[in-house]
Amino acid sequence: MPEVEVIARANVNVALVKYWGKRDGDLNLPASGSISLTLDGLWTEARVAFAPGERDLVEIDGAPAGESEHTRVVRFLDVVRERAGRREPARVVTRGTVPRGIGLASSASAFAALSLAATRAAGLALAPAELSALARRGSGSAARSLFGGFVEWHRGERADGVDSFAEPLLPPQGWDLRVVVAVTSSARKPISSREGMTRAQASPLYPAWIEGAEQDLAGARAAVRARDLDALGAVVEHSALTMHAIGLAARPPLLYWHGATVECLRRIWALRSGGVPAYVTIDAGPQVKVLCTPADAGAVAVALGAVPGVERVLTCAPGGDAEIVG
Ligand code: 2P0
Repeated sequence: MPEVEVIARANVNVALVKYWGKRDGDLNLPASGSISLTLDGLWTEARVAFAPGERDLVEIDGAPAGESEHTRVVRFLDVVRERAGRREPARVVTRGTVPRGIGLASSASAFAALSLAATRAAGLALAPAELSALARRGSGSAARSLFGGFVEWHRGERADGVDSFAEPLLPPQGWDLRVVVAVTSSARKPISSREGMTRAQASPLYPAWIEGAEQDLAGARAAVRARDLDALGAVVEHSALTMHAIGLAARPPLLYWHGATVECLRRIWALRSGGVPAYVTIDAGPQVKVLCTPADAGAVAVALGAVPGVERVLTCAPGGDAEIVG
């Protein structure tokens, strides 16, 4: 087969209702559904070609991938090769604007971009739901990063995972919000999301997470459709704080927050008591992400930037679909 090189780009997404726990760890099938917002400006680009050779070559941000990242990418390429009936090794080069491993969803954008580029380079043209289910195999949250705007990833019921894919709820131009990100640490997180989820699932509080999932999803879905920031924000904060509370009750305990994380949370709550509709979410890391209107984003960024320990503040608008760029 002729060598085809494809370049695809995908944005990160921030979970509004969190994915936290798996019903199948090999297939990355989630224990509950989740809802996210794709962000503009934080993306990964993946360049992929399959060609005769000895082994897969993987370069990330200008350097050969480390062993664990290399293995993760090769496993994903194996899934693509099996699907496409191809055997050749691949050359994969990724670059992006997302700092890796600090809780800013770099794996979501990376595996979304990789799934789009690798399937096209292998000669596959998958329907969006099929591509999303495939991206999920690389990283669960990558299933959501293929789509712009507000996105829902379905838990699914089937053991083979074909019904566990994401689909758009509302396009990015459907509701103009901002997510203001306070980076409180650029250090690699010590506990991966995968390990964090394993610990959380052994927490005595985990059953309450599963019991509340459908209600959170229904609340977020309705709030997105109604463009109701206060209703959405209430669900968003509840989902994030519950996710982190489960970790505190685990053995050994799991705490992603730093002191500045707590101070950012308090600062946003103070802004809110002053009448600014701004709501916090926190993922598997110490960074704080605040959902607010475009008009309030400047005040939110100033408030977060004034918290001791905040290294930098980024403001993101809703982002678009993953796309082929070359
Ligand atoms: C989310 N997170 O919904 C949740 C909330 C972090 C906190 O999805 O093991 O990299 O590759 O499926 O997708 C981050 O975990 O985990 C994540 P794997 P992933 O965004």
